[in-house]
Parts: sequence; structure tokens; C-alpha cells
Amino acid sequence: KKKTDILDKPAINRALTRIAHEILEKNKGGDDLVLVGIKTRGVPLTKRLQEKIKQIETIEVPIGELDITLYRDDLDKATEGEDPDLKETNIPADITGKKVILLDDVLFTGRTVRAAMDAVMDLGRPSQIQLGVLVDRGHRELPIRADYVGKNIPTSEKEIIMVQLEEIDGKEDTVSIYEK
Ligand code: 3GP
Ligand code: 5GP
Ligand code: MG
Repeated sequence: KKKTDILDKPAINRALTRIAHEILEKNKGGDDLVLVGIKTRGVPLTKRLQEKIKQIETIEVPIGELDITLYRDDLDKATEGEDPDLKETNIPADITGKKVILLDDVLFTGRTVRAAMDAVMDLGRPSQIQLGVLVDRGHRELPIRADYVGKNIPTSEKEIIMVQLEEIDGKEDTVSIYEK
């Protein structure tokens, strides 16, 4: 339950501004991009990046969302061998030939992202799938890495990252570490 603050609101905003620039640099602009947020907190990140990209290049990149949840509700054991479950897909744009950028708040084992990639490939044939996360906390169980990372936070198994975003939590943006 002990808490250490890692990122405050301005730090989160700066990280997202940097990631918006990195996305545009790596992809030589925003043409052919589709941003897809993984619910819940990947979705506001998607909208914020869409807004930043609009400010930088005056283009509106299409966005969508995926709802991927773990079967188990006891989060402590959530990652032990169980695969996440796709509940809902809402991606209005045609993703065939597009570069899909998946966005999530925290990258941990990689199982959620693997399920998200399956869901995206069921919808069409993207030319590429990239991954952006606000926090990479380590402990991967699959060969998955993020192309864009807000902050790497090496955690122990006993620690949990708390991500609070205004749009979801109704409180000021913060990222902090909790001891279980
Ligand atoms: P999210 O829907 O924004 O991703 O999994 C439900 C919520 O619980 C997640 O919100 C996430 O922020 C939070 N959470 C905290 N620790 C964990 C964890 O270890 N595993 C999972 N799956 N979620 C966690
Ligand atoms: P993975 O599938 O990579 O194990 O876990 C990623 C998903 O679980 C993300 O959607 C993320 O929100 C959630 N998650 C895993 N660990 C944490 C954590 O420590 N803190 C938060 N906030 N979410 C986590
Ligand atoms: Mg998440």
C-alpha cells in the first residue's frame, strides 16, 4: 500500500507530446495511421495523441478501441497462464494497408497486446502494427516490446503501477507505484 509518485500531470503531458513526435517521425507523417486504444485507460491516451498529432501536423488520424479483459478478476493471479479475452471491438476505419498503433496504459506480460494483435488481424490486413504504452513495468512473458514508451518503470512482482487519468478517474493525472 506504500506509494511512490513517478509521473505528475505535466510529466505525463510531456511524455505524450514526445510520443506524438516520435510517431510522426517514425512514420514520416500521419498518413495511413490508425490509433487503437485498449480499454479502459488506453482510450484517453489515444484521444490525447490524436489531438497532439492534429496540433503538430493538422491532420486528424482515425481512432478506435478494443476491450480486452482477463477472465479472472483476482488481479494478483491474473497473469498466471490465463489468456485475455476480447470483449468488444470498435474500429470505424478500414485498417487494411494501414499502420495500426495499439495504445495501452501499462505493458506487463504482453498477453493483452498479443490478444489485441489477434483482434486487429481478424478485422483486416494492416501493413504494420506498432505499440505505444505510457508505462512499461517489465516482466514480459511473450516476445513483445513497445515502439513508444512514456516511462520504463522496472517493478518487482509485489509492486503495482497505478495510472490515474482525468477522463476516467475524474482526478488529476498521476502515475505511481504501490506495494501490494
Ligand atoms: P485499465 O482498464 O485502464 O487497463 O484490469 C483492470 C484495471 O486494473 C486496469 O485498468 C489496470 O489499470 C488495473 N490494474 C492494476 N494492476 C493490474 C494488473 O496487475 N493486471 C491487470 N490486468 N490490471 C491491473
Ligand atoms: P499484460 O497483459 O501485459 O500482462 O498486462 C497489460 C494490461 O494489464 C494493461 O491493459 C494494463 O492496464 C494492465 N496492467 C498490468 N499490470 C498493471 C499495473 O501494474 N498497473 C496497471 N495500472 N495496469 C496494469
Ligand atoms: Mg490497460
